[in-house]
Amino acid sequence: TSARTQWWRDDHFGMFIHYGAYSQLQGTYTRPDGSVCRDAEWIERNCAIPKAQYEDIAAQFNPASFDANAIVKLAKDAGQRYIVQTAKHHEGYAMWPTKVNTWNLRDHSSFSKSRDILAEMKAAADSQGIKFGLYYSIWDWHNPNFTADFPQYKKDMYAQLKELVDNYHPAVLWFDGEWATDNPTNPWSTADGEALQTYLHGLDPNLVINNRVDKRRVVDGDYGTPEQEIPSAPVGGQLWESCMTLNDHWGYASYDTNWKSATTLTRNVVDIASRGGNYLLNIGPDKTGAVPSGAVDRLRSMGSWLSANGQG
Ligand code: FUL
Repeated sequence: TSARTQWWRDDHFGMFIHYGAYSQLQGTYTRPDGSVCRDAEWIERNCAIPKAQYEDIAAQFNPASFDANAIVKLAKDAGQRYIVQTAKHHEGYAMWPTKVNTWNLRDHSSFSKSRDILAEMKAAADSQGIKFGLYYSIWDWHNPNFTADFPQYKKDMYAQLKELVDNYHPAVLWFDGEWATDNPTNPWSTADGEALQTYLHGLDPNLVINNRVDKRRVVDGDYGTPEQEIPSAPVGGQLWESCMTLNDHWGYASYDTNWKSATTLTRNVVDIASRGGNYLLNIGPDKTGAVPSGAVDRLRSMGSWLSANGQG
């Protein structure tokens, strides 16, 4: 594992990107009766949006302004050295043209049929010399097999992950949702986590994988994933990466202006790196694909400080 994770241990600072069908709502769902419910990437579940209605919302999704080269350049300007983007969040919507089902950005959107934003990100990352990784949620609210036929769901998941590895060559696979609560008869088991890691390393032995591929034990995956916190000590001697929002949401929420200050963020990255951790700092583009200016400004400030102090 140590050779596999060498680049990751050296890089210390990455960009997380939460982008999915939920972004179309920009944080606000107005019910048929006119009442309003707010959330971001959890909006479908937490606002109890009926499935058919959520599908209608996704059908309008058109991230025409998504600019991979600009996002990769922003990461580089910030001093970030790798990117992890959501390929599929809990809503189950694939951000690439998967062949496994039609619940994806190619087949179920108003987006150009000739564009593939994950391919654009991979190409931009390669040309600007930065690593590109993908987030994949084991929990899936859309695929009926998740609750009805879990062995078939696992086949669907393996097929999607093979598409991702073969077509986008991710440097990292960042799993999540292994703690899914709505499938008590088929919980994600340690055997499932081990089998998945073996499968993935068979596809690409260099893949760096986070601990949520399994049960977040010290032995699971390549590194621990404290969320919205900086642990005071290394997590059980394991490599670790703190993931954190710039404001209060992972996905875009138009009203969320509770941005952390550039001073706090810069202190965080230095503090984390000084104790051997990585910092994965999130942006949530809006429904058109634009990155909010509050995020851009802070990332640029961090990058200026880091490069002025020889860390860029
Ligand atoms: C959590 C998810 O439920 C959140 O939506 C977000 O993706 C965060 C990084 O991980 O477990």
